[in-house]
Amino acid sequence: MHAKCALITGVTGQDGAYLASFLLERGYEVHGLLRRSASADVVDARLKWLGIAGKITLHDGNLTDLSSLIRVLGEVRPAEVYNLAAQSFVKSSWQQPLLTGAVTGMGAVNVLEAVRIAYPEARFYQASSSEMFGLIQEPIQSEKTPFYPRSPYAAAKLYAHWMTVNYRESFGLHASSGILFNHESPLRGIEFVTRKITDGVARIKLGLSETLALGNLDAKRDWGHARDYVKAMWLMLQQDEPDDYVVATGRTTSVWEFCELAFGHAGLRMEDHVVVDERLLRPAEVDVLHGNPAKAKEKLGWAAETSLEALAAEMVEVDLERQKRHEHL
Ligand code: NAP
Ligand code: F7E
Repeated sequence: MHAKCALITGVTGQDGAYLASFLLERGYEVHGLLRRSASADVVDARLKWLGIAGKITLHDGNLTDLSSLIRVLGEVRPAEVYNLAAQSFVKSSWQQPLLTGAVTGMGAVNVLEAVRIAYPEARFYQASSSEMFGLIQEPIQSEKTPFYPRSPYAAAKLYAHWMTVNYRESFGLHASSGILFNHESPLRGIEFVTRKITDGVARIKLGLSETLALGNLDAKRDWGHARDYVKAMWLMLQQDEPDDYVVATGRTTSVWEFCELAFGHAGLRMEDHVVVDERLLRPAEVDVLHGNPAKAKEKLGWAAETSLEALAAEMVEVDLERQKRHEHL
């Protein structure tokens, strides 16, 4: 084992790409799990965008295939394992509840099992989610707030979360869980609301379209920047004792207000372009999320560094450049 060697599942996703970049900057040898795709030329688009595609060793595997995970864990013997892979789009989880359960829930347990069987010395990070708070039981959510999942995605994450706690308590694994609130970036998938908005703003600004259809504009989220949040993941695995942490900005903002920021940055008025399409509403909504990151601040020394205004501006600027160059991500 290399002293600084990490394995990231979900390395081709938003967080995986930023985490890989963060670890490479700190001298890590970075390995990633790559699921087979017929579109092999585009799977590492985010890694290419960050200029790190050639610096990561990719291993063929899938979260639903325990044998592949045991093989990779045994070959790499990483000091740190970050389990970021998931079916992560909440709305799709109603269309694919079983797949979401198999990947987002059971898949995490497959990774825990692979660590336990093949290399229990590894420290393990689980990507838990503020979606687990769902129908919120307290106005501001902390590690002590009871969970109330509102989607197949959230229920799957809750199972994975408690299994992480269970493997820590049952087998003594150094297993930590980050309860991360929404975090965004220019590398966010286009189906998520912030990126859909900034991509829409860019198209409208350049005259490529006139309207942007959205669902529930009143939903409120505690949005931060993914680049800041991957640092919190790493800090959790540097602690002597494993634990669970809420990672959030402590500020909550509506979809409507995010639209105002993004459209305003481009010199546009959202009222002139946004239309509500009821087909984009969800069977059950999480109306508001608002995190309390006090424990992460006190124990990890972590705090969000990017304001929502700066995040929206960065995303709009990048999407304008992408549209001008006919690039897609
Ligand atoms: P993302 O962009 O959707 O990335 C998901 C990653 O999982 C991709 O690399 C994807 O691979 C991989 N994956 C999906 N199914 C897989 C399978 N069966 N086997 C192996 N890999 C598979 O998600 P993200 O925003 O980076 O989020 C990272 C993690 O944090 C996820 O677990 C998410 O649920 C959780 N989370 C995210 C947020 C947030 O606001 N972003 C907040 C809390 C928790 P492909 O590239 O091949 O699709
Ligand atoms: O929706 C509303 C929508 O899809 C945010 C994932 O990373 O964060 C993410 O889950 C809100 C919801 O993210 C549209 O109804 C309105 O209330 O961007 P989203 P999410 O569901 O909060 C958590 C923490 C995760 O763990 C997940 O993996 O925006 N909304 N209009 C819309 N949402 C979308 N996607 N598209 C719309 O047109």
